[in-house]
Amino acid sequence: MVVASAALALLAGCSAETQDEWRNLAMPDPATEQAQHIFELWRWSWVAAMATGVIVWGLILWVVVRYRRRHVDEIPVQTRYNLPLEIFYTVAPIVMVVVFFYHTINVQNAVLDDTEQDRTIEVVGQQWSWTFNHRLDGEDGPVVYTSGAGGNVPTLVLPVGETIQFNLHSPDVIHSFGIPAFLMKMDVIPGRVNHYEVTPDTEGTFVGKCYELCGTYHSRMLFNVEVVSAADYEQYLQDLEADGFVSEEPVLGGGQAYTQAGLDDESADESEGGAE
Ligand SMILES: [Cu+2]
Repeated sequence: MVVASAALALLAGCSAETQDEWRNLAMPDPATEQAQHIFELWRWSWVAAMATGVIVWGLILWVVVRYRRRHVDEIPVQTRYNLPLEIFYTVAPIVMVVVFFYHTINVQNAVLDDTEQDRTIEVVGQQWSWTFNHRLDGEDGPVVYTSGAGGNVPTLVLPVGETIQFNLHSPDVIHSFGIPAFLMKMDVIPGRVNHYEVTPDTEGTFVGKCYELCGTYHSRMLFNVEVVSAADYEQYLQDLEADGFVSEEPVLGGGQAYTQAGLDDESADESEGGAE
């Protein structure tokens, strides 16, 4: 109760957004079907941890009160071994780990399910921005693309209600492609193509970022995400095509130079001997 009222007092001074996060136990509202699975795992893990905590705290309190010293010259019973108790505290954690493991595997299988997709987007993480290639015809065929660089933060437009597969490419170092509201990220590794799927179920604007320290301007490797209606998405693809951002092959980074200022900064850093 003390904790609950302290938390409430704290919440009174917080924004609605922060309150949402508290209600979700520090998770953003899940914005994809896959994220729901992760969110459920997160929530029930907290329930299990809290139940365990309450039992343990209760037992500690009970022992402290029940077996407190009542007289100055009293010596408590000196218990050394208790086989049933030792078996219990070995078996109970094993059972808990098995249950957590079982649910984690189930959620992992649900989140990494790649059997059906409506769309494919070739995502390129390059030092230090992103290129998004939207496939026009299924898994192969021409793409329209948008690319960020320097202070130009790219936007990833997605259609609501459709299952989109992200194929992740890197021309240089390891990055990690993630969107907090989707409760998902995955490493982008040169020389291999990782992939995952999302089915956004909420229209809106979100943010995404690189989750793997990838060099000087890692912190600027941001992107916006806009989940729009299917019609708006079609329009977006047509606009990109009309503007000439169309290619027979996905644009896989490399040659996507950082701004000149950025490159100058980098060479300056190197000439200073490199603190890292
Ligand atoms: Cu990166």
